[in-house]
Amino acid sequence: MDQQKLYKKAKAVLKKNDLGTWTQPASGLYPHQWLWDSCFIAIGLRHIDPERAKDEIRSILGGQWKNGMIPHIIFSDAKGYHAGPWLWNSHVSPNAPSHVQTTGITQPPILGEAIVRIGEILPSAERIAWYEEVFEPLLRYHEWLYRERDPKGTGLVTVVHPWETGMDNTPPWMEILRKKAGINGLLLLEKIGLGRFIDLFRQDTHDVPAEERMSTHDLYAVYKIVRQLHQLEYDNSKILKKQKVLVQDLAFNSILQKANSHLKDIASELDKPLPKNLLRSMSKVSGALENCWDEKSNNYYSLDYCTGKPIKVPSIATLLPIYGDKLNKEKLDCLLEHLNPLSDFSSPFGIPSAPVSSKFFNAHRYWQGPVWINMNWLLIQGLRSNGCHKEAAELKNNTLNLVEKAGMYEYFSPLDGSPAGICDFSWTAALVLDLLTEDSGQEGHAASSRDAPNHLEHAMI
Ligand code: 2M8
Repeated sequence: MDQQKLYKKAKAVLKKNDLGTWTQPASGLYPHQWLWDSCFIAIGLRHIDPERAKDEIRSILGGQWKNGMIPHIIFSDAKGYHAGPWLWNSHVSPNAPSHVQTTGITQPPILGEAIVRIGEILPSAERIAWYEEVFEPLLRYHEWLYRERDPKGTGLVTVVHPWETGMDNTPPWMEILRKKAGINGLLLLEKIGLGRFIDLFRQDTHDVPAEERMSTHDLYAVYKIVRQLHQLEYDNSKILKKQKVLVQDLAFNSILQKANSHLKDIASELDKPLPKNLLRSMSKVSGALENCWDEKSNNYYSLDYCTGKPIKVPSIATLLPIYGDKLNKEKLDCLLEHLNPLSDFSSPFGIPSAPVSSKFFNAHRYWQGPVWINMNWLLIQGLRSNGCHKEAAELKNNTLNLVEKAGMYEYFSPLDGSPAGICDFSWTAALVLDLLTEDSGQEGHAASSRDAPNHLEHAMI
């Protein structure tokens, strides 16, 4: 593999999408700032320019709501996004900021990971200053998550919109969405092959073919939930009482579990105590995630908040507890079996977002099958921290080979590695950059980007 060439390409994509103090995921389709995209982007950017990586995070924090929520999108002035500010009208909430327009929901809380990854490459005094700067807003975000999304203290926060998972049309969510918020007329039109006419009204299919995005029915059901959240003024006490589509989402809570441990590390490095209520919530997470384990199928599942029952529809989420924490050997072995050749999640290109055997599986359709680089990256980290270094190295190799051959696309077929979605996608570039940089042996060292790995040095200039 020509690592230097790949590095240069990744860097060029980040440059192309750089809008000064924040980065758009891709021009055209995604012209605003997304929460978890920017976190992944900062993880890559730290190797090129740590100050710029900090700006990416500062910009996200600039959209924080008065109650502590960090919104999933901060809108720029760009027009043409299919779910722009007009859909959200988030100012109906007294908590929305007045200086920027944002959505009224959040996204996977990967923020702690990004903050620590930036801290990791800074000299100690700079790291402390960085942590001092971001500690309060990060703490307020975690407090908001547990206070407003887990008021009963179960240890699992509730996710109120599929966009909060970042895996928009992931099978478990579409299963309950179709049952509880389906738009029957549209479903019928799609079944009799007339869905293509409605596709004509979609803005998100201008840059990417409709068959690589959500189905029209699912998209309109997702818009419908936004309308309902708006009617409830994005007030979580009302939402948890009145909404029907509410999920204690496995992927979201696994990511939060890891972010909790990052928050604890930051607090301890700053020698600051965490509030007792928050510590109590955090202490329940491991046990609560174990309640998501299904003995029969040896899988973790999300729970339907309204019924307390597991949503037994497999997706890549079942593997994310590997990222969340160290698992006991028995469970880890069960999950690793999914990655064995011939099993459901096995692919030479990474981990499919839905297993090949799923009734939802479609190699090119968004979060219903394709391989995503951020998922590969999370699982590489999780496999390492669970001591599975061989599996992590293999997944990393597959990831880099895939992007080298197919390009900096948004997602890829797990069957043949063909690219799909938008090209020049920022988090693909950023995470490739991260994986390449650690390859050079610089990983985890308190070195600045100026100590660039030798063989990548030219690409960084
Ligand atoms: C996709 O989601 C947005 C809505 O948030 C969309 O389809 O318009 C998802 O892949 C999400 O995870 C990602 O953050 C966003 C921007 O890349 O695009």
